[in-house]
Amino acid sequence: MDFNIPLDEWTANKNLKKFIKDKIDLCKPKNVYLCSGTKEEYDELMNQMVIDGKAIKLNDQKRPNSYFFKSDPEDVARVEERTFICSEKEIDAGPTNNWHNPNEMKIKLLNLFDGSMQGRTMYVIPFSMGPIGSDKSHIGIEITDSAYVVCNMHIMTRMGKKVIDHLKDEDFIECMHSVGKPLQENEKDTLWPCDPENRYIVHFPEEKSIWSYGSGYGGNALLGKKCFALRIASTMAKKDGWLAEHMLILGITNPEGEKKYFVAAFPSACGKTNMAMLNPSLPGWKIECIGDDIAWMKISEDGRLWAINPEAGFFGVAPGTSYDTNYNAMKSLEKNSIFTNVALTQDNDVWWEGMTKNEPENMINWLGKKHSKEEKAAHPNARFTSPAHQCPIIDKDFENPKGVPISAIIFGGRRDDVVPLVYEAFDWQHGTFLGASVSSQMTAAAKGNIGKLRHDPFAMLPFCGYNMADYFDHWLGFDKKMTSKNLPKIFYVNWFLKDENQKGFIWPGFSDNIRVLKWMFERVDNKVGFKKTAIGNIPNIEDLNVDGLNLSKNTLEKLLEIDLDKWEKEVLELKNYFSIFKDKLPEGIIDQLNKLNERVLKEKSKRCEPSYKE
Ligand code: TSX
Ligand code: MN
Repeated sequence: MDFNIPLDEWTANKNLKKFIKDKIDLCKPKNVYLCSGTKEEYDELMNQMVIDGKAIKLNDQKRPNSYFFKSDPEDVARVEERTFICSEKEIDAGPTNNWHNPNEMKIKLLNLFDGSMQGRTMYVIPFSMGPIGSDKSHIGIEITDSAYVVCNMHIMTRMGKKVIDHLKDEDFIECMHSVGKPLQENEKDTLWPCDPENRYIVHFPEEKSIWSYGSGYGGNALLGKKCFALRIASTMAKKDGWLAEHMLILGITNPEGEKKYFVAAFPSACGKTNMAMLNPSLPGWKIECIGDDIAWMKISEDGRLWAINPEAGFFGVAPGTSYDTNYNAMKSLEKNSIFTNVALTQDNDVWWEGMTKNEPENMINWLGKKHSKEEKAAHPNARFTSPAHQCPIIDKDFENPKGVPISAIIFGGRRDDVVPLVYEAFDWQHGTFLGASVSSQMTAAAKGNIGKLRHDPFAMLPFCGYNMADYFDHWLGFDKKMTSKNLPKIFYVNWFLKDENQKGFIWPGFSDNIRVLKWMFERVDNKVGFKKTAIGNIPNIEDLNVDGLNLSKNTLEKLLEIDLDKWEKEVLELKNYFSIFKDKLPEGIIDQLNKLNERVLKEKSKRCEPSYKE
């Protein structure tokens, strides 16, 4: 077998050498490339993909060192229906995951991977999720036959020789990936090889391995992200008493220079990346970004919860991103970035819906055809891959192996009614219930279900590697590991309320969300008041800074309204949803649901009592 450097020179780790040799025997590649992680390696791989026609180098004046890829039109997003959790027992995958018998699945995968890399290079990528050497970091080895994956991993993770040097005899997570398109002798490669009919994204939580076949796209192929840092890590976290969460991490500094860190979990299409890089509208307030997608949190010796971002880059949805909606993301992707399924302008730059008010003329759309106004220029799930350190507001502790101490946890969803702008949980148990209750109205036009409610507990529905009911239990018990003074406060937000006629949004959102963050910040220090309601604590109207917003009193009341009739229905909706967990649903969740119901009914009865004043 032809190696770029001798295996023994690259690593002395016996397990790693065995892993590589076994996979060579299985996948039968043409040659093997052991990644160094250097810039030269990145440039060489990109150059070759440009020569092969798989990538286009963008205009170096406009977008230095950046590349455009278009995928196979069948391979444009994560495939949840092809994603499996192969725990030994079906009950350990739970009702929200696809389970498959691990032995049967292994046989199926071994068949698929047998010879799957014929005629191709097998790349070996050592990567660290989290700063190298942090006690919160974990190492993975991804074997892949896609150079696109290698280049994306260069941006999204700390990878290469430095990880090997650190690995020594440590354990690593085995990540197997193949696009599933072996090449026969003299067969010409396609521009985006994949096998859409046979996609499998498979997790073996007990042996902590990942096998991904048939897709080259994002979350299906960059295995450090959703597969490892969420699905496998969540099972590790449950076992070892920490949290692996689908959360952004931000730093917030008030005008007095006091700083706190918050994490936040939102379902898709709620603007998580925008929130992570918020450009605040209130003078003197500052937001800094630690991460936009994943938080790993552990309790330190000081008894506080500390978070790291296991990733090193952003893999963000491009459409809707503009200098207006997310200035800092736009700055992050000005150079050294990879763009997938965006549109190409006539001067070889990128464009997507929502980037500018007016469309540039003469674009090539994401399918490689001349763009016409009737169609989308970029695919709605088009992505940018950009280094986190290019974000103008990246936090100084982004690389800190200790992480940052967390003061508040925010949940949220997109609801045009019922859920107020912001409320605070009474305590940790109630806060856990809020996380379990996360739901969002759908915006995807695809299946004619616009506006339908989708429950997405903790925004982890597609990312929890074990039974979601056990996950609730893990959260419910987490407060016992910390002293109460160290427990983060928990909040729920909704930026998406609409007016009576369901026409416009009544909260300006974006930069003005700092006003809500300010209230939370001051709640953490108990420096501002609240009003107790049936569902939680809301701001007193005078405690929310709305200076210069031009909101009517009526609108402000609507933003903080708790409609008890609607909440009575909400309780039923939640009860109905939680029934999928059957007898696995923890007492703590049932208890919180009952208490919510009682509080709502009690408030209602107060309202109905005849008034004897006059
Ligand atoms: O990301 C969003 N955030 C969070 C920002 C920090 N979006 C975009 C969601 C899709 C990814 C929002 N959209 C937010 C928001 O707070 N709010 C809204 C709704 C909205 C849309 C447009 C306007 C106001 C609110 N602007 C005007 O009406 C001018
Ligand atoms: Mn995500």
